[in-house]
Amino acid sequence: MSYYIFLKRLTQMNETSIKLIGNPASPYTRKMIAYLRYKRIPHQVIWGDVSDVLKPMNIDPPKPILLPVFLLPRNGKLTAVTDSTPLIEEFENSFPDRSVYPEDQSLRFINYVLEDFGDEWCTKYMFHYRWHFAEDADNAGTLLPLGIMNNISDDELAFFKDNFAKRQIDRLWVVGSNDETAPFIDQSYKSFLEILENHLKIQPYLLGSSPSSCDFSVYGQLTQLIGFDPTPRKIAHELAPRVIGWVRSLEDRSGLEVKENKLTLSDLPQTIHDLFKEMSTSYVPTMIANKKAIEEGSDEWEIDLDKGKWKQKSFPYQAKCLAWIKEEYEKLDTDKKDEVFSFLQLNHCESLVTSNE
Ligand SMILES: N[C@@H](CCC(=O)N[C@@H](CS)C(=O)NCC(=O)O)C(=O)O
Repeated sequence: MSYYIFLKRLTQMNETSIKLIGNPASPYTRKMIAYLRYKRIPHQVIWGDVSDVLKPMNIDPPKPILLPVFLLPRNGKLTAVTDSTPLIEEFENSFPDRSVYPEDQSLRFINYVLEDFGDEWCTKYMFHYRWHFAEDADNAGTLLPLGIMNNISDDELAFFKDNFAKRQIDRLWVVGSNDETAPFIDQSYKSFLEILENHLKIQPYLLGSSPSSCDFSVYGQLTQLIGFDPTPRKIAHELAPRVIGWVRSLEDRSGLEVKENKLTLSDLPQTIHDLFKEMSTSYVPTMIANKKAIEEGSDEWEIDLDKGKWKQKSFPYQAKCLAWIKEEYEKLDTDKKDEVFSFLQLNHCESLVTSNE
């Protein structure tokens, strides 16, 4: 669908631009706002509770309700939809200018994996630091409701704070954050920051001279880690000043004039190899163990990682993510498949595409 048809469909529903509902403390909301700004796609952000916003509009909430929620035309009706990665793909098809997908096919696959790593692994840093330590949980409990509405009474704030914080703390084990995994998550976050800091010394974005969708996914999580939650913010200020500068500026890159990005897989700097090596000790084995648990029908799973034990609840969505990675790989031409496989193998990540065999 072209830009023209997309906007025409919105106009037919009396909408002049894309609406999304979110919270400033939601990493995926921040991912999508920064993406829309970079793309110069007209949009309106609604900070609010999804059900409260949708009710007067007579629009059914999506199931499950995840942030952000977009209001987009579906079968002639304005419909509430979620899930940032496929939505970016839909927008890229309609708004091809300032593409966030690398031109080189192999690199496009690497971008796909890195976008998923940002969404599915870096979010563990975010959720862990937000609710594991008392200082962070107290900060988030207060600021989350205030991000939607600042003029609530102190009593209402205390009510939301207790309820929301309790609910999220109870869910920590869902993402694998507990006393046993806390040191592992902490070490992984620090090593991720160090690698990104080194990378940003030599390139402005993860895959070259302009942002790719993976930049926005990593950025989304980092908006919280360096800008909202006290513990990871302290760590980032000690270890990674460039990462902080990068996150602040990626918030609005609408003014960046994009030069042609002719990077190919073989041009990738050592730092991206280092990042994949780090992923091979965390993101890759956990995604695979999760998928296996789902296939076996287990509710939870446990594995030994190089630097400690990992235990979490089985998460069907992440099994789907791994299947999508494999699908993206299968779409590649044979020579590109070989090139990508060698890259993954060199960095001990080949099981991402062989785990189904
Ligand atoms: N895969 C989704 C994930 C979105 C997501 O998990 N959003 C979080 C907030 S940042 C959420 O709504 N979680 C549900 C909850 O906390 O109840 C995406 O990429 O948009």
